[in-house]
Amino acid sequence: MLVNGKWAADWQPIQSKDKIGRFVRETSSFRNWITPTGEPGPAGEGGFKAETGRYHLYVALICPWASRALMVRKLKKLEDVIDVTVTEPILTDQGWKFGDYPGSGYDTLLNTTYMHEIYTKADPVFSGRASVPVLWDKQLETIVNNESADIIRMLNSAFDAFGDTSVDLYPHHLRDEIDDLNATLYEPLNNGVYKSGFASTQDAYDEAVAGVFETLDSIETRLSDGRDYLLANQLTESDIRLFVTLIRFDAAYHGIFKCNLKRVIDYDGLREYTGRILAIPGIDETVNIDHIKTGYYSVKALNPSGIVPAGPSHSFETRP
Ligand SMILES: N[C@@H](CCC(=O)N[C@@H](CS)C(=O)NCC(=O)O)C(=O)O
Repeated sequence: MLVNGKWAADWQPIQSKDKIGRFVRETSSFRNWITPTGEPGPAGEGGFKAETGRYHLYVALICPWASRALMVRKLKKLEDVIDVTVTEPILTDQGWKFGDYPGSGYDTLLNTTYMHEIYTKADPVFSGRASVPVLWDKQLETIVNNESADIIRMLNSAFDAFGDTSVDLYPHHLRDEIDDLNATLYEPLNNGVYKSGFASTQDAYDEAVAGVFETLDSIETRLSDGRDYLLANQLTESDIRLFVTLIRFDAAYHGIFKCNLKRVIDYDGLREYTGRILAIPGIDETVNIDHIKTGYYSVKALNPSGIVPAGPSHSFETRP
């Protein structure tokens, strides 16, 4: 991580832990919002007007948080409005790196080698983790926002002058339900798989893995009435947030994070649901199982040999 703008040599992929060994995620630091007019959004400074070609998204395809931003960019048809650079999947001792690993790229915009250099371009004395996703403003030469929960909301609503207005993943009449659902998914499941994988005591692991499977079981029950998406037949932000965890589950979390009571493909409803979202045009392009496996299995603290297992590939039924 960066400490006062300098890369700290004792960098650890495991973030903080609490007294009983629970994984504790760092909060994001750049929280400005792009808005249609450049007015300030719910947090941070104003001055970030939605414009085509002005913003750049940095992602890692292993990362569920970055992938949700990529999914919304696809669904809102913003590919020509916001360009993207993908890091290599292997977490180096200097964090995310750009390069020529298949499916990755060089940072031709800012000519950096490591993600942390982008953070110090935005703030020369930045302290914190150099995480993805990062939404970069080419005009003000700074990071707009590095919190995917914010990024997906602004991609959904700020760029309607350029993107597909028929897609609204956070419609007014469903906002409370979406917020509630997001909260029930985030701690025990989206973050719960990390809490399971990075637990440093048996108690912390037992607690986390129980939360993961209670949540998967309850979603399976919810889907058992034949609905297509979490909120009946409308795809929403909550589906995006759930999908990024489900699509990584069998390939990575089941093994390296020890979330192994069941696989997603062992649940009929969840398997079909995951396949249904994967079949939405454009979504498959945001999923790279090689990056996911190579990335998670490169976390040395969890897998010192770095060996990537042979299976599985994703084998969800894809039907609309
Ligand atoms: N709150 C952030 C979390 C992002 C995050 O944790 N990204 C991970 C990859 S999945 C990362 O970049 N980790 C690098 C590090 O922690 O040093 C978000 O949702 O945008």
